[in-house]
Amino acid sequence: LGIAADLRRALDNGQLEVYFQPKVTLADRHVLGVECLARWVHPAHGEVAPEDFVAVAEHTGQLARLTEVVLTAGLRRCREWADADRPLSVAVNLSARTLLDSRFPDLVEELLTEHRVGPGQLTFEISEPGMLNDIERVLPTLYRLRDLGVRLSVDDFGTGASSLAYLRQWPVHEVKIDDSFVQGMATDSGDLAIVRAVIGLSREFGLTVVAEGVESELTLELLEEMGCEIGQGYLFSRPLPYERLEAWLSAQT
Ligand code: G
Ligand code: G
Ligand code: MN
Ligand code: NA
Repeated sequence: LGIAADLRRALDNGQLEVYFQPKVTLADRHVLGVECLARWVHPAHGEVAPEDFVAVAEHTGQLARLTEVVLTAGLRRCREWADADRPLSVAVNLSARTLLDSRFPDLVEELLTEHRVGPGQLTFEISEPGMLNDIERVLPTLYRLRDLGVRLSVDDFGTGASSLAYLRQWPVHEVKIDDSFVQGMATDSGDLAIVRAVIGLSREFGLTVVAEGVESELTLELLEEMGCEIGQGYLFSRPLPYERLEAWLSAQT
């Protein structure tokens, strides 16, 4: 398959880009960190959706390499921000499949040491549906990552149809409410009820709650009223390439 070879070339030649989207406190828009999001512009086909090239990577034995490229880019920037006296944490998305690799935590430990980044500055986001599929097999890796001191986040929460009780059993620190509910909450009472329930339960269990897909001031106000402290979304900033994120950060203060 041509696309698999193209992806391999892109990974080898540094053509896979990493964009960064700020995670901010809703009360005062203080930037706590960034989510790292992979971007690939194919020389002939143009921009390829991350879901698509992540799937290609998964099916052609390149997932570990893709994850390492994104993680390395994130840790490198994390180190630079710390050196510039403007510490920001970084979040990297993981496919559930990466958690089936029992050596992955060793790689994480090595890269943290190499880049002199404290484990608490790194969060891994794992989507809820992926987590549910294979929870028994991914749990050992999750425990090892947690023991390293890395933060773990359940991404796209609410889309996996898991019982809310799972939140108590999983070794995670953070819950990200899926953007579909956040985008709907200003106009749809069902979405609003789901968002309220997830915020309440997360707080009850001592988990950080992040609302993703915050696009309007009204949504921001509703979230704040319900006790959600952190958000991410176009209202604050789209995912940006490094230079544009730097400009955006400078304009914040
Ligand atoms: O950035 P965007 O909204 O297009 O992301 C689409 C999806 O791709 C999201 O679910 C995001 O978690 C996923 N994604 C982006 N970058 C990575 C990555 O480096 N690894 C994995 N596994 N998923 C990613
Ligand atoms: O699944 P995950 O949460 O990792 O996906 C992040 C994706 O959400 C990225 O592709 C990013 O581009 C997208 N995104 C981030 N903020 C917003 C937003 O405010 N509105 C919409 N529609 N998408 C967003
Ligand atoms: Mn994510
Ligand atoms: Na999502």
